[in-house]
Amino acid sequence: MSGKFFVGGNWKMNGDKKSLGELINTLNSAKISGDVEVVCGAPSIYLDFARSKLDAKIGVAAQNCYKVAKGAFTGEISPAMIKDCGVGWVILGHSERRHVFGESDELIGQKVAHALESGLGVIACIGEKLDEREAGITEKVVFEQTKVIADNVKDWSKVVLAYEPVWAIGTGKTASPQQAQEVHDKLRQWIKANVSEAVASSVRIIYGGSVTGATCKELASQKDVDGFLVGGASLKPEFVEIINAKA
Ligand code: G2H
Repeated sequence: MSGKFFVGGNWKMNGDKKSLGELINTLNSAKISGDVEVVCGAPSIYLDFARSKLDAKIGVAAQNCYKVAKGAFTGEISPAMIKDCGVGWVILGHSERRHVFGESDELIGQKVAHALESGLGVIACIGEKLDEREAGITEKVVFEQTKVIADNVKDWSKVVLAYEPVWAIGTGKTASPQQAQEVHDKLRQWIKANVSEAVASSVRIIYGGSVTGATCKELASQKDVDGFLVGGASLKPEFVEIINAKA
């Protein structure tokens, strides 16, 4: 266990002001353990709304940003704009960005560098696809993705690494606690060998992929699982149970 337990919600492209407002009211009135850092990833058009409605003890994240500060990039948002909304985090490299929108490791690395330089915290996502796991190359894939991220990080205190096996995302197929622990442990060893021992012991490695109230406690009890990135269940009151998985 490294640092404070970290639970991110990833609302993806879901909700409207009514439903998100109700969710926010539930979160604001929930009893949340002081030992957990909570951050909600809102659609960009609702960042301002989420930040103004959520209690200050709950952070907000954008779900993406571009690699430069401003310019002729129709449809994109910059870290500066995210910060201007009072938002402190951004999710980068999510598998949907990689595989639905075709983002390359190189682009994700550039985004990570620019977001960190701009003062945002980064939830950097990595994870193998089912065919890669079946081919026995999970480690190779996640190490390569992590290397591109690591090459673009100067200050690791602002980075949370999210391991999200693509085959477990939105499928209802959670990785077993043992599968998650095994990859998290390997990732920590990679960071120790390729970044530093200090970073390996302090960086939070969180798990994402169909986490629910029913699966969160056993996953959270694994030595190298330092939190979660939660999609579907983060839109439900059940998210509070996941936030308090360690309590
Ligand atoms: C993985 C996760 C949140 P879900 O994408 O990032 O989503 O919990 O719905 O699998």
